Amino acid sequence: MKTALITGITGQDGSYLAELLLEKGYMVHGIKRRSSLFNTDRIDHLYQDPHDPKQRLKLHYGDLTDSMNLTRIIQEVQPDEIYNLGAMSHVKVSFDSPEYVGNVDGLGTLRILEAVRLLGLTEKTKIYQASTSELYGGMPENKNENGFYDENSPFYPRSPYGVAKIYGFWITKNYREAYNMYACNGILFNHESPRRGETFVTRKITRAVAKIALGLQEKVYLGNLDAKRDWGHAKDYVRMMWMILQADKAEDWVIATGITTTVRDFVKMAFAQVGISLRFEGTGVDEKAFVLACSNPAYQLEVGKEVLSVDPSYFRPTEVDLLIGDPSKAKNKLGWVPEYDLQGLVEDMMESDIKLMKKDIDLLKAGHEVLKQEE
Ligand code: NDP
Ligand code: GDR
Repeated sequence: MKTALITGITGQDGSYLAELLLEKGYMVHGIKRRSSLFNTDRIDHLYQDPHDPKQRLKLHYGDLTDSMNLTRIIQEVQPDEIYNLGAMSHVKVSFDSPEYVGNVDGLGTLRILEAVRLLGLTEKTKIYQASTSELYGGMPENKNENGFYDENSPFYPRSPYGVAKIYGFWITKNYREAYNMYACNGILFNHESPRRGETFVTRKITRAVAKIALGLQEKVYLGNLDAKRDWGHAKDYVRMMWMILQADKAEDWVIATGITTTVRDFVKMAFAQVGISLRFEGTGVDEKAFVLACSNPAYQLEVGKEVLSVDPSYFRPTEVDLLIGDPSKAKNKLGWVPEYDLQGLVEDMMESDIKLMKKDIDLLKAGHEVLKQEE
């Protein structure tokens, strides 16, 4: 039985990856942070009784800022594969806590690599580093001749998050070259799902659309509607993380869909999913959206109702305007075929959030205070 260790197992990707590895028969260890409230919602359905001798999922308390803790866990677990997914992953928040982000997202990667090296596990343990399209920074001049970012495109990060992740990228590559370690970067473009954190733009939109349609919220405030992202489904992307560590040779890989869409169009698609079409008016900070038509009798939205406004407090000090990736290498060499397109992703997220909000309505009716504050 192969053994894997996942940092960030409580996050979006960690939860899907844990599911996938359990399905494949792995013994899965995960690192979770101690918090004053339960933080394992995304993996509670995978819980296994620690007293069961057949247990194949085990959680360890830890933190990427704590070298001794990481070294002890890696020594105990002796993993065949480490997936380093743990990170402070919100780009906007990284401007508020840049030093912490450098410590977790940058140095945290070094701590994992160095622990593997010091423990003499370089021959045994393969390492996946969660690198990101934020490394490219959306600089138009750095796209390849076909208009995409690929494995050879230069980097120009535009946030403390991107800068910390660039350290993670290069230290992974350096340890591969210096110590002949099997350590790979997956340069993943944005990937979303019903389990996406509520303050990332896609999930913020699908939650808000569900609430607006069901009469639980008046409108949504968003930042830059012109930003373009290459959005895929997290389930497809975690499959790729595993495939990257099964390749003959340790390399770096771009994972993307090759299609880019504005935030505004994502909003339109999410509303369309519940039968609501929108009319946009104004530009920049004055842009708003109103209901143009509502074809679904289940939702009683008035034509002309204002459902979206731009709020400049969501703008970033430096923005990544456009991302689009070329996944040809992964498709050709590893045979990766994604199952979801953007429409499928929006459907999946909307269906899930409508269900979630209906459950909240039932709980509200039963007297529970369940509506969470939206950011
Ligand atoms: P999430 O924000 O959903 O999950 C991040 C995980 O990291 C959580 O489990 C979180 O724990 C954990 N974490 C945060 N800080 C620490 C710390 N100091 N020590 C240990 N663990 C910590 O991110 P995703 O699942 O979306 O992303 C996974 C990885 O992939 C991240 O590294 C992200 O930067 C990267 N990435 C993501 C992309 C995407 O589009 N989703 C694209 C490219 C890269 P807790 O639950 O306690 O907060
Ligand atoms: P991103 O994701 O920064 O690409 O990082 P996010 O969903 O936060 O933003 C995408 C784009 O939408 C614009 N935007 C808003 N964003 C948020 N969060 N909230 C808003 O209200 C809003 N309005 C407009 C943003 O300005 C941006 O242009 C994600 C993270 O998962 C990273 O960890 C990962 O590395 C990259 O994707 C690839």
